Amino acid sequence: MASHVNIINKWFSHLSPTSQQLEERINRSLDRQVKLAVTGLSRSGKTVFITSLVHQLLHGLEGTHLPFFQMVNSGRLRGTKIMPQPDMHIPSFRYDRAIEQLCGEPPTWPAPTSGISEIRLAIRYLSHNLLLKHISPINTLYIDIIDYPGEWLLDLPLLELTYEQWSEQIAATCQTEPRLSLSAAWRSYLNEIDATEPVNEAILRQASMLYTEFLHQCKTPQYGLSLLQPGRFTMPGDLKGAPLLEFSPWFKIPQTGYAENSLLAEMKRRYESYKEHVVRKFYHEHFSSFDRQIVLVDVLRTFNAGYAAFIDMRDAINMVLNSFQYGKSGLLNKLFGLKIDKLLFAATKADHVTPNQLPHLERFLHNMLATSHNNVHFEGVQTETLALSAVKCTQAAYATFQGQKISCIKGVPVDSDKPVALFPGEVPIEVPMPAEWTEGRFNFVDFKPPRLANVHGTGLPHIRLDRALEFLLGDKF
Ligand SMILES: Nc1nc2c(ncn2[C@@H]2O[C@H](COP(=O)(O)OP(=O)(O)O)[C@@H](O)[C@H]2O)c(=O)[nH]1
Ligand SMILES: [Mg+2]
Repeated sequence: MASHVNIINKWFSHLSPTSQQLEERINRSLDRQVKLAVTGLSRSGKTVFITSLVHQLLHGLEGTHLPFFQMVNSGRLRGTKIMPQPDMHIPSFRYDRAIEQLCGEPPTWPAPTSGISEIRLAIRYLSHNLLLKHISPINTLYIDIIDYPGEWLLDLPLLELTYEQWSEQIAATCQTEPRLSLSAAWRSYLNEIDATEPVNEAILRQASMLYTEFLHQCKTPQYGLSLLQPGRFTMPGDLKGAPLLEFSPWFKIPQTGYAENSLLAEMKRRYESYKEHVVRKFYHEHFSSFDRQIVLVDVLRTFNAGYAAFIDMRDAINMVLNSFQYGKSGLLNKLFGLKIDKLLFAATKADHVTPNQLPHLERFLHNMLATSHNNVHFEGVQTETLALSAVKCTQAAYATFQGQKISCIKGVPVDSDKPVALFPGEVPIEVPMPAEWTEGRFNFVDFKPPRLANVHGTGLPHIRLDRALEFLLGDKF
């Protein structure tokens, strides 16, 4: 076996580009490659998470900043390097840009990103597997980290819905607030149109534009809704402006009696084409190759937005979780043959709460997933929930209020230049009743990144990122 591995290694150094795929396969079969997918709705913290993760690993030799990540903590790490990514057709994750912004003077959050991107790390480590240790004491694990919008995951259920069924579902969600009011302009436009008339591009475009605007409104922090379909309407990636994204659900679709050249028939064709060329393609090209998955959830922002936003987030997350249903019954598995065997749900920005509230945040996320969680576990995917902060922007502090010492956090709010100490509120463990979501009950503030210019010797300050790493990758070393 020793010579076997050496021969393969020597052979790698002479590889022609076309042999790269073969190398990929050999790496995989030797368990030296892992695809880690990072997702979450926009602004949930994917870019910051990946940037911090890469930084922690690049600086893994220098500090004690990852106590719960065994491979690093036990001193087995020999070095980490960013390597050319294997998938040439996927845009690169711009770690260089993001870290420059975060560690700039003054530090700023990385610019928002959209679409999919990828970065490859090569991690050299000392094996603790007795057999491998003998063969080749220093091993390399290639980690491909893929960042993709969580919005795209919400499209999976469309594969099982006809245009009529999907339209009906959307219509039902527009019967209650806030969607009822937010969809008013789009609905009243549809009311004026006879969709059985021959197709008219201008009408089609206007209907889809109004529908897309409605989705964007739902997404604003004020409403904070998550369950918005189709996912590409708000996160188009490279499909911006494509006719494939120009359709809209319709109300009161007649069962029969509309012609092939009618507006309705065209809407239906585009919907089907979206399913085929966007949804299926994404799962087929990318999703089916993922080994590990982390889903980032900005629970605190949803608290700020209120009860409706919370319910919507819960439904969206459970929808995502359902797509991971493994086993015979899982839709994804049936269609694409999934490999994901570890799935982590993480509540991000845990530095927005006081340290004593961290277990509450974790518990809350766990409870929200409880039902589906058990199913997934049952079907063979190891699932975990965690609260983390990829870049810790606050410090724990204490203040005295009416003679009592209370726990606070101290940081610089995004819209200020001065640090403040504040008590952001308690995180409930169970979902509060609708009447308990009183105006202003939750007010979790966004913070500026801390000054990081001098962190070169160690990883960025974080909360529990090492636990996430241990769960997602620990067994690979
Ligand atoms: N305090 C704090 N804020 C964060 C953290 N991660 C992300 N953020 C905030 O969330 C915003 C969105 O993060 P980003 O990674 O760009 O989200 P993405 O759209 O999912 O890639 C950032 O600009 C920050 O304001 C974190 O660990 N702590
Ligand atoms: Mg991003």
